[in-house]
Amino acid sequence: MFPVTRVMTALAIATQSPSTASDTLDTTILWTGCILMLLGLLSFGYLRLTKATAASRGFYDKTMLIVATATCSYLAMALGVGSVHPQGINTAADLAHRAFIPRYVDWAITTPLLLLDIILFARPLLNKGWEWDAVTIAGFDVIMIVTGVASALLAGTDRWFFFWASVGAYAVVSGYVITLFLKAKRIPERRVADKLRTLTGYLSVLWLIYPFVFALYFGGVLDGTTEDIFYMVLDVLAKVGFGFILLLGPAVELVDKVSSVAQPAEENTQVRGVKLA
Ligand code: RET
Repeated sequence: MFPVTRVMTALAIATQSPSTASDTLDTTILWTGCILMLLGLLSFGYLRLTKATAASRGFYDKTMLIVATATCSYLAMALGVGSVHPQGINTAADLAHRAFIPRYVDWAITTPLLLLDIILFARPLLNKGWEWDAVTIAGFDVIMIVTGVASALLAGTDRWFFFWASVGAYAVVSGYVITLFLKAKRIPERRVADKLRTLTGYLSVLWLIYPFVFALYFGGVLDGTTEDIFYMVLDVLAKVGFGFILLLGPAVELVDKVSSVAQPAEENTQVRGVKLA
């Protein structure tokens, strides 16, 4: 359709139905997300002031950064910023078929930070060179979100190529987190070991639901309001819920004192063909 005609159609649709019941409900869901993230931010700020030590304060700061980012993203979505209609707006039904850009910007910033929280908490388990593991896992995580954006912005069958690319990157990230879950019991300090198992188990289950919500929404099974509810509840659990699990109790203050249990067998101390002194 000629662009001007398309814009006119969009305007006509928008003025015919300025505010439907589901618009109002969508906006309420997004405002609820914004308020819950803000309450998370205030709670973590309070915990930081009352509990953090010099060694543990990085966990509090990162967790606060995560919910601060989400507060801004939900505020932007509630105010209608960055809502994109990948199929264009030709009919009233197309209005509901949209992707929120702030959601993906938020995920691109916060999911690597959530993984970093876990990786730093798992330090006693990690071998030399763990910093590169962290960079690699964060990199795959960013690929997962960026290919997710491409998938959301494409229409038709092209969308599903990027969907599967995103699922591939997700499999790498998730595989790493599950490895930490399986190794956690090696940590001698039980409170740290238990907390790491809870965090990695919780994250693995929650993150698995996201691609299903995405596929069901873009596959036409879920409507926009149901998608918004799912993402809002998941985001609050994955950020605020995760933050409380991480920061409540003594584990985050203890992790720094636990001696390393990295397995010598897993450390590559030999340099091929070079005799070390
Ligand atoms: C997308 C696109 C489709 C394929 C996959 C996805 C994975 C998304 C995930 C998001 C996690 C978000 C979190 C947010 C916290 O607030 C991008 C939906 C695999 C795992 C934890």
